[in-house]
Amino acid sequence: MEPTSILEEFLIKRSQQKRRTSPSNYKERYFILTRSRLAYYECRTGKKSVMKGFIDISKIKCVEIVLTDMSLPCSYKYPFQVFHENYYLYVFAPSKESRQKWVTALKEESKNNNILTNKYHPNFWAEGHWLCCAQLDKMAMGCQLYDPNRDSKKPLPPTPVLSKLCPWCSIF
Ligand code: 4IP
Ligand code: ZN
Repeated sequence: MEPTSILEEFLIKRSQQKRRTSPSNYKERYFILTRSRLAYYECRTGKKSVMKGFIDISKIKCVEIVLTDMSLPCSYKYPFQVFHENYYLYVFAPSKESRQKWVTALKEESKNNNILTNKYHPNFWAEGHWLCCAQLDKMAMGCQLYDPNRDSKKPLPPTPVLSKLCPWCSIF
């Protein structure tokens, strides 16, 4: 019997760039969240949908909206992130309400994981640095406290001093 789905929707994802040579691209995928995993499928009319990947809920370290002023190269403009193992999955929802539903449901399912991170990055990893804090290591410790119970509709606490670093020269 198929596990019951909690949420399903077409969303856009950025490639996770798991390898040094991975391209950075954006694809529309059909996402299905169940109690055990977040899976995404390629759906083409007249063809059987193919599962392209999944994330075990037990491996999630953080789920949060992405706050950015970066111009987004895809049609869905409401990003959120799923940090798992050593990877960041960026997903783009078509509306604030849709993003809110996904972030709330994913947080609910993962909130008791004992591998949750204490801190996360509120902005994107892009072109070799973190847009929030200018750190150059993708695996660098986050710059904002992560609260798995935080309601994403509420504003974030003030950003730390680190975010005032110049992204190019790392000087205040
Ligand atoms: C692929 O690009 C797709 O974007 C994959 O996404 C993505 O896998 C790959 O990233 C990336 O190389 P091409 O289709 O041009 O090969 P999808 O699986 O949704 O098709 P992720 O890991 O994001 O699922 P890498 O880093 O896994 O190679
Ligand atoms: Zn950061």
